[in-house]
Amino acid sequence: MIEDSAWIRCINCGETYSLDYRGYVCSKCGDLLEVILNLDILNINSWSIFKDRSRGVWRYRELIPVDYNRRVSLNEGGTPLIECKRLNEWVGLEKLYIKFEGTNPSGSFKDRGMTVAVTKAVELKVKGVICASTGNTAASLAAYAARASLPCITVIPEDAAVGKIFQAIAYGAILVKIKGSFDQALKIVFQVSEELGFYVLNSVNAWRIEGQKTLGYELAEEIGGECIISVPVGNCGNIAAIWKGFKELAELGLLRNLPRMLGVQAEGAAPFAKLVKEHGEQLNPIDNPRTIASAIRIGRPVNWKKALKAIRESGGDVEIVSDQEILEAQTAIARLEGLGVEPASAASIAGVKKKVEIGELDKNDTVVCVCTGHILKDPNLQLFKPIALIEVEPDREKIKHELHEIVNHLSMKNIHITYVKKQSW
Ligand code: AN7
Repeated sequence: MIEDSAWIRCINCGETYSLDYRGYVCSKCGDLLEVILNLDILNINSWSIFKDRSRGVWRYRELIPVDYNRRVSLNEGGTPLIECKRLNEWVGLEKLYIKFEGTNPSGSFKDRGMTVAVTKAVELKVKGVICASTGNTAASLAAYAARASLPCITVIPEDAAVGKIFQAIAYGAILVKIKGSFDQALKIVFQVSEELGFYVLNSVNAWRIEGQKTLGYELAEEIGGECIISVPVGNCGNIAAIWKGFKELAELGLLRNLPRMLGVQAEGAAPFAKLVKEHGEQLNPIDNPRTIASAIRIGRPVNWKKALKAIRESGGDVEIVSDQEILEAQTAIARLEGLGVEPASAASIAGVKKKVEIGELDKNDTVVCVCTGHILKDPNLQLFKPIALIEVEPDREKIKHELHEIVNHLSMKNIHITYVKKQSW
């Protein structure tokens, strides 16, 4: 039954595979694979089957072709969509929303993909799971592997954010730190996984995208398709996944309008954005990607072809932002809305601000920024200038005096959005 309702297909040569295919790429041409739903057989023509269920990834279980009854879940998804009524002014828009993925169980959007892909791993009866990661994938996989009782190996660059490394260790993953980049880590994962018999759970694995597409389903339900969706881009999986979700709903007839996808990359790690800006057809990888936003410090994005399709089909665009713009946006989100997101996530806002400034977004456009990860993933006290910091002995009179002065000068309307500059990354 499940077999009839979906299959796996190569995005290049169209070769098809059954759902129990264990490979990651097409065995004929080596290109990326995607899961294709047979929407005719699924016969879903109204929202009603979803409406009465709790929010989250598995609300859409008929559209996720794995065994729902054997799901490895931590109740991921169902994240808040928050209208920003101060940040929108800073950005220059009438209507701005943040989809806050930091409330997922391990603190990032990766959990949406892992619940589905680890469920698939269990179905395939794999010996163990392995991934390369800038940090969040490792944290998420480690959590779901623990839940599924599967041995887990994570390979990360040694300069990954401390919160993420801590999570991978805490959830019980085997941690391999390399003196090198994410791209080198991914290469190593493919070199060792076969011999170990471990299943690779990077986003080249199409089952990850099958879970992450539910971000698109949720946004479709919450806000519809008449908007622009801004997404930070690293390995190019998430933007492609969100677009897949929207498109499937449109094909089912559940959604009339489709959004435009805006992909944002950091200046020192922007091979995909450059490709789109130059109207190219082939990605030029970067060997030494650099940005403060370690989550998206990626030079060879695996899913660039899928993301390019998402940008072009949706009539979307890309933007490139500097580290300074990213950090200013991160501070603004935190101080104007009380929302804590990690630097990579803030790139989505920085990119939108830039587009407004150069006149490529209209102030009346409705924009949703996907803030992909929680601020506690990457705490960096050296970078932030406090509004006020008093370091004194616990002396009541002294503290009272200092506070009195500060409070008298403090205007919540004009909280200075600033950060402390550090050495380069
Ligand atoms: C917070 O964890 O690649 O474009 O190995 O952690 O789908 O790669 C993380 C990526 C955006 C980019 N925001 O998403 C990893 C990893 C955050 C992220 C991205 C990542 P993709």
